[in-house]
Amino acid sequence: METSLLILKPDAVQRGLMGRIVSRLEDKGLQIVGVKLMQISPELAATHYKDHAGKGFYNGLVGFMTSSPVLVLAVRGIGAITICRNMMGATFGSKAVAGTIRGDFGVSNSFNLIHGSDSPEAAARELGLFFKAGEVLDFPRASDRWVYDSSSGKSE
Ligand code: 3AN
Repeated sequence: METSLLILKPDAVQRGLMGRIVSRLEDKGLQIVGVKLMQISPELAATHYKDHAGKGFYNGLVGFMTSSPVLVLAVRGIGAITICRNMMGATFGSKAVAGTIRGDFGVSNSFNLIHGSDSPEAAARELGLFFKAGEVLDFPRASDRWVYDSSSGKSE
């Protein structure tokens, strides 16, 4: 099992797309194990996006991410990090293909609706930035036995 850190960005919250995006994740079979509506501080945004510091789009990105509340999600499943990245689509809304979240809900290259961890290392770091101990829950879902095939002894 992997857990990914997703952020529904200010444009997703302001445009009333939270429910539809969360529904897509649940429809896929992913489990929501942490949720937080929050306003990101400039300090947290700088830490989260430290790898982009100095790039031309950095100031705009931090300004955008701190401009209005976001919905932070911890999303769990087998292969959840890659599955979420594929569901998000390409970084730029103008390029993201139909069927992806960015492809279906936006056209902007900077207001691109959603962030998702891009590796297990990034997920561990980002989950630690946005959730305190105990805020990401570990609980069985009744649907798990129909979401995953466990007949071989291992879930797949
Ligand atoms: P992704 O979110 O698809 O993983 P990253 O990690 O390359 O994309 O970039 C982080 C964020 O920085 C993106 N979500 C996007 O909002 C912004 N960004 C990246 N590249 C650009 C760019 N060339 N122009 C404007 N914003 C960008």
